[in-house]
Amino acid sequence: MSNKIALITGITGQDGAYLAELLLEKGYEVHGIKRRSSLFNTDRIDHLYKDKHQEGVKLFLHFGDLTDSTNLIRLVQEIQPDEIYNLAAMSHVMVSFDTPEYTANADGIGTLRLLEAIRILKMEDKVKFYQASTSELYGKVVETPQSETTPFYPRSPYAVAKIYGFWIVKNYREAYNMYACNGILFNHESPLRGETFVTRKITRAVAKIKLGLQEKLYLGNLDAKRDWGHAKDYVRGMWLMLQQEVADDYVLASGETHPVREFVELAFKEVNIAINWVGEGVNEKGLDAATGKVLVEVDEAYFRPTEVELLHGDASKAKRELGWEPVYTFMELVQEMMKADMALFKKDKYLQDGGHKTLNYHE
Ligand code: NDP
Ligand code: GDR
Repeated sequence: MSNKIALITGITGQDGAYLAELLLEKGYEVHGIKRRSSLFNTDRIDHLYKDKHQEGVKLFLHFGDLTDSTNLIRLVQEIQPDEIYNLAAMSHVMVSFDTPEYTANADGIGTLRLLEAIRILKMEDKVKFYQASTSELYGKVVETPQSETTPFYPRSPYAVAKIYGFWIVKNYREAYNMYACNGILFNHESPLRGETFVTRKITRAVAKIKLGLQEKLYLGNLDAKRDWGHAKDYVRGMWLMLQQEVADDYVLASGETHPVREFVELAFKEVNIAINWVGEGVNEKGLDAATGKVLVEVDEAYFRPTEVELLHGDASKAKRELGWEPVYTFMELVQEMMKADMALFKKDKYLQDGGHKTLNYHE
């Protein structure tokens, strides 16, 4: 068992939750930064959390924000981490077009703030740093499959902010000899995925449609192709990157690419609904093959000003140097997400049928 101390920014997010679980299993003392929110925002990690008055507490949460330098410096000083995983970010590509300045501040300068905290505290030789870089850096297709040597061409304020993060990590590694890595991670999903990312939006909607809680699913670009993996596999890769002799940057990807349309079909298939596609572009519709009812429609509101059409990763370097292999298949990912959302909305339906307010009161 390890006796290391880790600090995770973004611990309340999808990856933060899986990574915290993994590190606790390995014996780490885990500290996480959470933002103050008007509602509880620790749902994903509540099962890991013990009250500080209990015995053997290994998970500690601290209020903080990547836009607040003094807070970050103080936390790094108090916690004295061996490893920092910088997962916090405004992570929604479409939302970054609405909040570009905030996204640059949190995702770009936020990364710099953490690196500077390490430098100001003279902890360069003690701390290993992981940066959540992204396949969005590739953006417009220059070549496929995309690897560590593929040139970047970002296509959103999110990707532009993350490109700053990528290069500042590399620069601090070279300038100050810090152990700092970029994980260039392709899309990874799970039942814990945020509700507005396309995979979770689909599995939630399909479950609700099956249970009679929703009529239709509205989506944007059905042709976009993504290299989807399971978040559990990807957080293991993050940890591996910080266990090497020398810091480097690595792509993590499944090596397969699938269009959004296929994800929709497979999700419906899990609840025994076959989809027939009719029409094209904005007029394309997905019909229940058995009844002819329209279940999927395109809504232009979900089209992005600039789109990333195709992501297809090559993780050979991570496989070769880290011994990383994804365990989950694409089909298993869809099945696990559908199973979880069916269970979730069965509870909702039960409440609704009993005349109660549903769990998803905010929708
Ligand atoms: P999520 O959106 O699920 O989680 C993001 C986390 O960051 C949340 O804990 C959120 O807090 C926190 N956060 C947001 N803004 C701030 C801020 N200003 N200060 C402190 N915390 C903040 O993302 P994922 O878990 O999916 O992704 C983790 C990281 O990996 C992100 O940096 C993302 O950009 C990157 N990434 C993700 C990929 C994926 O496919 N999932 C692929 C490649 C990269 P709160 O809960 O309060 O909102
Ligand atoms: P992405 O994920 O932008 O790849 O970023 P998202 O699931 O949002 O979109 C994937 C693709 O699906 C298309 N799409 C839709 N997307 C959403 N969200 N909603 C829709 O209704 C819809 N219809 C079609 C999108 O246009 C896009 O092409 C994710 C995030 O986790 C980033 O933080 C991370 O860096 C990258 O993955 C790798």
